[in-house]
Amino acid sequence: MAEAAFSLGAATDLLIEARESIDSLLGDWAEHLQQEIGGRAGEALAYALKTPGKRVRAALLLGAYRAAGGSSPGIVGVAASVETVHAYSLVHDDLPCMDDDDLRRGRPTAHRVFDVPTATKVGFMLVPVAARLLAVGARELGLAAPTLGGMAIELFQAGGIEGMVGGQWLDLEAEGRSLALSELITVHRGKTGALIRAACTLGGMAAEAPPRVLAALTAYGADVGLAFQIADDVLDATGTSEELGKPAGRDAELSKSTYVALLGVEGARAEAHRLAAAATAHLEQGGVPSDALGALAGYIVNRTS
Ligand code: GRG
Repeated sequence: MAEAAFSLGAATDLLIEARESIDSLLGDWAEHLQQEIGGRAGEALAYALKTPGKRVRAALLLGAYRAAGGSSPGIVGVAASVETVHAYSLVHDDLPCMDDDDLRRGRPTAHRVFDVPTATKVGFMLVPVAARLLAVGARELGLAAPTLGGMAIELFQAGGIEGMVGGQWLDLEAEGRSLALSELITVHRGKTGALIRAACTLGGMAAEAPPRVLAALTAYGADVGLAFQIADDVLDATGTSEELGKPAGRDAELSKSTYVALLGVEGARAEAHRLAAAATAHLEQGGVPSDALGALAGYIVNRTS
């Protein structure tokens, strides 16, 4: 398989920065919200908000923001809002009515630590938290109301029936059925790709990038978002639960259609690498600096967790 020679250095730097800044901001919000809400629901919300992820969506947003010329540290609030939508989706994805998983990010899932009604409530409560983080972040960046409005539409449309919710819905309906590749692409672009694409677009919007740059970032995000889910399919089939921090082999157990089921492990890997290269080419064609984002695309398809 031909693999592009990615330098992972710039990706590692961005991922470390994203992890540190997001963990710190969400940790503060978790403590504050726990006091505001109180009781078991407050405790459970803080648990969900503080479980540490790789922060790939935040790293992509920071990378896109800087590639579009942004330089304010205030961008971390916007990145945290995307990570919060993602956190809600993980809490709900793990529920018995969806994937029914016991382990997430190396820890017991929210409904196992608390209970199903509390975890269900927590997932819903995280959505307005994400909206608040977006608004506070945009204010810190000094963005005008119409820009914030556009960013809210971008984030919540990507998280809704046109994107993440719609993709997850199709995915659940397709359990036990073998999808054609075109149907699987629709599922993957929705359930996983839409939020990743939005993270890249939001970075550009926060930097008030011109339409040509925004279009390149969005095209990059769309390809890298699909590549991310294909890599996830490969890891589910080849990784261990310890490496992944979540149960491995669940796709086969749940009879899910995946790239691995359709193309085999090597075929799926090759497609993920093709998409990562195509994503980076969109930036180059749009005249957008591609060092850090190109490295992140490489990380996304070479990662082991
Ligand atoms: C009501 C139908 C309906 C849906 C609600 C639950 C839900 C919305 C959507 C599920 C979306 C989802 C969980 C997609 C999978 C995305 C994915 C590959 C997650 C893993 O991402 P990583 O590896 O995780 O970035 P970390 O833990 O590192 O953040």
